[in-house]
Amino acid sequence: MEEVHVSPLWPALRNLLPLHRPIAVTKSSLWSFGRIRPLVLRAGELTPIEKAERRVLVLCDPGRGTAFPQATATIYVGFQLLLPGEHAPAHRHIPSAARIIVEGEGAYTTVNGEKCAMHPGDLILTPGGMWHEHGHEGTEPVIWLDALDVPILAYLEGSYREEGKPQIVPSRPDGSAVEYSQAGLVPSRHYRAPRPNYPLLRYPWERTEAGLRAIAKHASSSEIAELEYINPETGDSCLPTLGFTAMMLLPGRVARPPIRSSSAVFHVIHGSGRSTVDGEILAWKSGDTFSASVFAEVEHIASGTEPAFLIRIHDAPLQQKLGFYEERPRS
Ligand code: 1HN
Repeated sequence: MEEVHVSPLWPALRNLLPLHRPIAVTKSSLWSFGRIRPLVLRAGELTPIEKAERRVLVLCDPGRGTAFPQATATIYVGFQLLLPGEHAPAHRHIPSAARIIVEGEGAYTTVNGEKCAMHPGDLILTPGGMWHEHGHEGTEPVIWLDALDVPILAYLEGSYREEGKPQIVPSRPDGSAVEYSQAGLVPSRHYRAPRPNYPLLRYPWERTEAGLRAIAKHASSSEIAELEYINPETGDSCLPTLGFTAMMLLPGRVARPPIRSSSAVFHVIHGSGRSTVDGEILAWKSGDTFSASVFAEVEHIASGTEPAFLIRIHDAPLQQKLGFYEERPRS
């Protein structure tokens, strides 16, 4: 069999098709920002941006080990550092990215000619195929969390990049302050160019938090205040494979979402609390990041007296496109 490159199916069949639910390789994990931040800043001292191109520490799934740059089967996340005056050169690639700003002011990312200011909590998209580069006009280090679908594209042997020249940037604010400054209103298309595939690239945190506070005020005790980041022209997920939501957790109120077939990475924007992921208790605060594998039983609660705000990154859009996303009620 070896010589002719064949193998028997039957020893592998049960592993390929486990009963009732998948066997996850991913092990849920908590990455403490307090412990990772000094390492990211040290990387800034040791590694010039010209050499690194992107100065990132990747959050690695303990179920796979640090040789694998991924947090779950489908989700890559990493903390990226840009120092004042630095420039990370323009490139574009097949995988899609989104950045969530963790700390610092003055950095920006230019995506397809649109200059997007980075403020803590903002979510900024870099859909696959769009040119992007990062710059920093401020005075303090800026750290953000990158989320990409690169594990999927690498698995599909679909991932590659192109390098480019610095982009030409017209003097105008990004689309969140121009065409998409008001929720529920989009530009009239009667006399205009066809709608862009990714009309809105920057989702300012202050609007997200205001939206969450408004729905939390009127939510019943069993509802979770959670908003989805969507394409304002189509209502679809903001990226093709990865979905993003923002959640507001109230102190003393347990949030128990359904069991989902998607995997997830949660990033704490501000506040503190605890989550239980398949029986394991994870205590988190501002800047921390944690993961949940497919079909995990998850619950969250804020601690202290203030609400907590999390962004959930998940792969349900990919699973929905492939036709196998499911949710199961909690027992
Ligand atoms: C990438 O292009 C960036 O542009 C960051 O900042 C992280 C990880 C894997 C592949 C491409 C960036 C990345 C990446």
